[in-house]
Amino acid sequence: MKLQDRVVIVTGGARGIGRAIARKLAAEGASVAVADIDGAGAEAAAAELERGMAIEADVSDPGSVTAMVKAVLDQHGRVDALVNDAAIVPFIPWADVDLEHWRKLIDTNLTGVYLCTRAVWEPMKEAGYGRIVNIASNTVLAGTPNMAAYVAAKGGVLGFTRALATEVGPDGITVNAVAPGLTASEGVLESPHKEAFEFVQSLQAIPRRGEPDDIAPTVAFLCSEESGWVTGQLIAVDGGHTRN
Ligand code: NAD
Ligand code: 4PL
Repeated sequence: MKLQDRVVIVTGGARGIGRAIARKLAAEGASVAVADIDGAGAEAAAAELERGMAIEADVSDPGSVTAMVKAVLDQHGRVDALVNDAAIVPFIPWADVDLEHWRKLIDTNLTGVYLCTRAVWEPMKEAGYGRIVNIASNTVLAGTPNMAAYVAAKGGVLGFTRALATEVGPDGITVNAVAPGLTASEGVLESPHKEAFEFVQSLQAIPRRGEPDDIAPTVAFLCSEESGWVTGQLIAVDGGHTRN
């Protein structure tokens, strides 16, 4: 069990890829704090875990993020890893991308990553150990349509990952990004993105639908001690759709 006695926060852990990540990390021995804007969903996800804890939190709200990290520190005394999974996954043609949508996407999907990372950085620095895993997307490599603000935010997450890795490496903290391809999460299955599975499969080296459980093991590795010589990387987990 590569995460025995480790304390991990998974934002967006109430459903989809985040929920699969929370399950996998718990199975590897971690105490997992499931943080989500959907408080009831976070409760349900945490309840199925051994050593699970639910936190209702909005990653785009600084006060909410501070309270989230405080709750984990009060309970466990440390945070070993943070998985920044929470995001809005829109389907919106460019013609409809107005300033309100743009700001909302950047606030949640990019500023949310900044806020959560900023809030765990100090305790990690003091401990001389930390793992930050940002869930990006292979849309930054593929140029996927109908989500321009989303792809811009994920591009920001990639740049942030690389830059921060350089600054916090001396403190024992690694920062990496995982780029899933189209994955059958609840969010995707209830959106027009689900119509793209057949086409995307035709581009993959492994011709089947990506599932949330396909993403979680790579995240678990990056949350573990074993990945201590890996930082500043973007790892595509997409059945070979993109090859960066
Ligand atoms: P999903 O919609 O199924 O789940 C997202 C979760 O994030 C939900 O539980 C939601 O309540 C939560 N969330 C949204 N806004 C939040 C906020 N402000 N604060 C806290 N929680 C919030 O989505 P998913 O498909 O599982 O996506 C998870 C991650 O994977 C996202 O970062 C997404 O961009 C990324 N991703 C998904 C795919 C895909 O095809 N599903 C592909 C590449 C990357
Ligand atoms: C290839 O991140 O990576 C659709 C929706 N298609 O959210 C994504 C691909 C979507 C993706 C994504």
